[in-house]
Amino acid sequence: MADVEAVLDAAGITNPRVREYVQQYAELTGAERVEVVSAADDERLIQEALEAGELQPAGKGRYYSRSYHKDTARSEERTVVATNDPKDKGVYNNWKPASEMKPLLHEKMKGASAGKTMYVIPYLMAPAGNALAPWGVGVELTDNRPVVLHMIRMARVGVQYVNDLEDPNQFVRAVHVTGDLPNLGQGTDDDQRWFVTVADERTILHYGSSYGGNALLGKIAHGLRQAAYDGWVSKKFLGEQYMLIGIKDKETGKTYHVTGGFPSASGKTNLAMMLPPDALGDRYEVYFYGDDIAWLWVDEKTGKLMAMNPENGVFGVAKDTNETTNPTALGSIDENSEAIFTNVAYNPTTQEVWWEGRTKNPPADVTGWEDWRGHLISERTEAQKNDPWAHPNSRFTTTLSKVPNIAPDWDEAAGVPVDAIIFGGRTRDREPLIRAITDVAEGVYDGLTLGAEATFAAEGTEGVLRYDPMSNRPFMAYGEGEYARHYLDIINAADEKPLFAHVNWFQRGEDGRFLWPGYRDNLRPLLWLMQLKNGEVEGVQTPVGILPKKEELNLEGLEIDADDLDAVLRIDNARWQQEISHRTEHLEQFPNLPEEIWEAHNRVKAALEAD
Ligand code: GTP
Ligand code: SPV
Ligand code: MN
Repeated sequence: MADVEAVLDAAGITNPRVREYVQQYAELTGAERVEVVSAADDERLIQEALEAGELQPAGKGRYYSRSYHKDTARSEERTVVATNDPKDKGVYNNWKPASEMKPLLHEKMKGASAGKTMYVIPYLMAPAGNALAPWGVGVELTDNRPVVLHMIRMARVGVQYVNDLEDPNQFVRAVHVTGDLPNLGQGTDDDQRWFVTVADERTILHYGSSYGGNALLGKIAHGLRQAAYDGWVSKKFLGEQYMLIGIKDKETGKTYHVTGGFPSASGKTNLAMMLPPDALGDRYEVYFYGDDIAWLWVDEKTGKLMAMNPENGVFGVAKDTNETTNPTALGSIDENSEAIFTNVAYNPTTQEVWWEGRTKNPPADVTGWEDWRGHLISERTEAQKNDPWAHPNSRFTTTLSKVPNIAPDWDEAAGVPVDAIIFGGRTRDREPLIRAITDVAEGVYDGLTLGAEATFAAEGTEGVLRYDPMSNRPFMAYGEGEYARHYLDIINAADEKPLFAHVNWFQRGEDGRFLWPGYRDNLRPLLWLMQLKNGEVEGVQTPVGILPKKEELNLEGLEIDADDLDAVLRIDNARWQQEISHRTEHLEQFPNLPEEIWEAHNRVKAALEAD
């Protein structure tokens, strides 16, 4: 057993509550050693991970890792929000009593880190000094070194964040125990994994995975589930799966800030890293603030709706990232970026990495190349020939400071004022390129009825068409009716209301191809939205919002078939009326849904019927 007191002393952890917590879980998990880490330990831990074979070199200053092959995405089924109040049960939060889940998780964790090091990761999810920073403090305990390396990239990590807290108890206790991955029955009736946020005790207990949102507890479990719950209880903020960007018009000098949600693996990172289309590059610039999480609040002094990104890094989808779709992403994972690639294809001889869509075809000379599972491509059987080389949910991890279009003020305490909130997702039909919504209740209603295809970012959901309110379905922490109420209250408290919009980059033709080129060209509809906000364009009013007139969209340098363009700027009334009846059923699931939301629903329904 480790001498925890001595380790905490040496690391300078003075917060007595943190010390007790570390002691408690060191005992429970039976870890052999305890080590406190800060960002300055990265280089040493990287070396240790290389020596232990947990990482492999991927060229200069870049690394490659594989996760266990049954552990490659979030598991929604095994993820639970537990509290001591049954009234917190929602439709999507998979609520269970804290009194049941805590003992269960403690039982699973008991002795499960024997022989291992338990790393203590004090972190901050927020820019230092931000108004919401007190809700961003946490301490992750993990028995997994690659998880530490990811956390150092994704969060601000250091002892200073937990000492000298105004309330020494105001930190999230985030315990991660990996478990014996080959023997956890992933996906079977005997699944041993549990990913539990005990929200009203601000305690996160995750057992049975070392991947992404299951294991980097600052990110999804704290940054989204816990933050959503805290924001509601404190009545102070929203914690959302949103990107956050600045669009600068160099002619006027004005920067607009747009935040908003698309479900997992549906384009947030790509939008945040967007390089303007060449033809518009002289006039506009897009700044990255955040690509996965935004916390929104109303500034007490100015009355403005503000947003900030609590993260310190990017955990981005590799698939289809290339020079054309996302040159910025490639710039952020360049030589010496200290990026970590997970579950892409790897060539140990040349230290290269590759994923589907990196280049049109995989490397012609397959010598040495291994797929994401570590199997040699050269030894594939006929039946395996067409299997992807990289896992579809393979990812890159890099820090915000490495992102070429990072906003100059990304790390500042203030956050940025929000001009617009957008929702979107993978929707094959019905949803046009963009429709703007000026009424707050109709905007919130639109978010609550976001319907899209689920993706490979969660186990077993790819392609399923489902409602994903505000793109937060997998991160919902409390009842949806209360959530809608809280959302309305926050937005309505702002002096100036944001404009809302629904966007869709994923409409398809009958032959399955995307009708809109997407990626960099997604700036065009957003520029129109900002012009609408400024009263420079008027658009066409439809029952479901304002659509751009074709001539109002800046199409300079765009190559698109005229029929395709017409198709993405059109509303199919019959199809929408069909959708409305599904929405009625969807919303009826939620008790306590605010009357304003039903009124918005009924207004849209009536407008469609009258059209
Ligand atoms: P999470 O990190 O899982 O929350 O995902 P995300 O919403 O940040 O999604 P991301 O930007 O990583 O994109 C996911 C996938 O969608 C990638 O394979 C992208 O290449 C693809 N994608 C993103 N934007 C577009 C687009 O405008 N058009 C098309 N066709 N594909 C896109
Ligand atoms: C998502 O699934 O929405 C992600 C990746 O951002 S993970 O961290 O695995 O949740
Ligand atoms: Mn996400």
